[in-house]
Amino acid sequence: MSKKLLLEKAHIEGIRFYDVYRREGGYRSVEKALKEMGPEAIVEEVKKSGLRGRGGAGFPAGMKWSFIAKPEGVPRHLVCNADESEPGTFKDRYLMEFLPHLLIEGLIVSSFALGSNATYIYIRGEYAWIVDILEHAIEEARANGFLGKNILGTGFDCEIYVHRGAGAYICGEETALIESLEGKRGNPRIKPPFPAVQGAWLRPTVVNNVETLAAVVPIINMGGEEYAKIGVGKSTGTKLISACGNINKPGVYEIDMTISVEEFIYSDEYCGGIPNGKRLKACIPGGSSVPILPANLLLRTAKGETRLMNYESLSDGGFATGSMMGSGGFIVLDEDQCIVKNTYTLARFYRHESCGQCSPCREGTGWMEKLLLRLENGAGKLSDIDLLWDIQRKIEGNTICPLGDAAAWPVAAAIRHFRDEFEWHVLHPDEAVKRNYGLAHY
Ligand code: L3W
Ligand code: SF4
Repeated sequence: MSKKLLLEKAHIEGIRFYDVYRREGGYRSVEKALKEMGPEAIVEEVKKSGLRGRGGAGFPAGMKWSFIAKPEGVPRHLVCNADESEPGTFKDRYLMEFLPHLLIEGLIVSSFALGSNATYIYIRGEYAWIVDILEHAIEEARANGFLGKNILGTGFDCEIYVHRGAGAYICGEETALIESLEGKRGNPRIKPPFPAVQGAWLRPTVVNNVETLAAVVPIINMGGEEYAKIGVGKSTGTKLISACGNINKPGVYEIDMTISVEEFIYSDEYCGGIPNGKRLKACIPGGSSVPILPANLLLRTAKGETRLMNYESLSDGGFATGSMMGSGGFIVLDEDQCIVKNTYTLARFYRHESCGQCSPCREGTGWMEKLLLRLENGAGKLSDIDLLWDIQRKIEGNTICPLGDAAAWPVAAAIRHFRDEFEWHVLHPDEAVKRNYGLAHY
């Protein structure tokens, strides 16, 4: 059984409220960090822990923190990215809904480490009920001396503000998020400068995912070195996975990153296998942006090793044979699922969410969507498959932000691993339409 560092107490009745959370040992890390450690010592512990950003990119959190610029007299900010919008990803929602004080606790320690007196939670607009939960938790923390002026008598002041987005996926990209927080349209900025140097209101800003900031609590409580002993290689600690699709037990699971993909899908502790005895066809292991893996490459790597649920093993040295851990949105497809339809659905999403600043993304996502719709509806040509391949290649790496890559990778991986299924749609148009219960629509 995986060790639980974040969700261990999620099922305790009333844990959402301060009194119960505190009784269960909550806010100890704030006392330790503010009274016994300085900001540098906290950054050092996070570095030692090997914690990697849990939002998708997996960038080392301690390293990002150490990049924060400290110009004289300029305020710094911490921003919590709670704009969880990646299809298949719903782990931050779970964490905020059931353990809001864990996030607030992590935010106070992290704000102290980074010198942020005004910290923001940017939350997706659709999570309206969670805004109320978070605001209530913030009020409780303030009433008990953990927020506001002179926290625990240490001289440290900190306020946390919850800011609601308005339903745009692109605002989960850190620079688009910052633009939106500043009150503008959420268009990504060109990097560098990175937010750690010039972020919100051009001030040094660290943007971290919800789960990353919550993980700071166990790191401070147990120490970075102990945290780093959990997991394997550069995949330290535990990871939240939101599992969905054709599985018996969809939900949010906390895993230590040593378990195999096979165990995760088939064991009763996690997904509980595939319903109705169906065979596994494929899986998107890290949210919609990451390449799909066919069953033969999902359980074993190209070298024949057992594939594990971690950053290194899932990527397997490249996209030809691997994918990514991404945001931990684990989507399982059984033998009845149509890869062309699935790829079309994702392409439609990215076309809709493109902000339109870069031509390859703005035009390319629309072209890919139209070609996939044509193929899905049995009206495609064999040459459309090559055209799709060509378009995705011209998007990847040629855009301001990763949404372009995120739109290109699922198309590339679907053609790479399931070209025969695309060809089947061209060669058997009537059956293709029937199999998908009628025509797909815009
Ligand atoms: C200072 C440097 N900071 C890098 C920082 C940078 C950022 C982080 C990672 O995420 C992923 C993508 C999809 N000085 C720095 C530096 N940084 N070099 O490190 O940066 P980067 O550019 O590798 O990636 P990113 O733009 O942060 C993109 C995934 O996110 N994705 C979807 C995510 C959706 C969710 C969700 O809904 N919850 O997470 C879509 O693209 O997998 O790999 O902070 O500033 N020299
Ligand atoms: Fe906008 Fe797409 Fe360019 Fe990102 S890649 S900035 S979403 S047009």
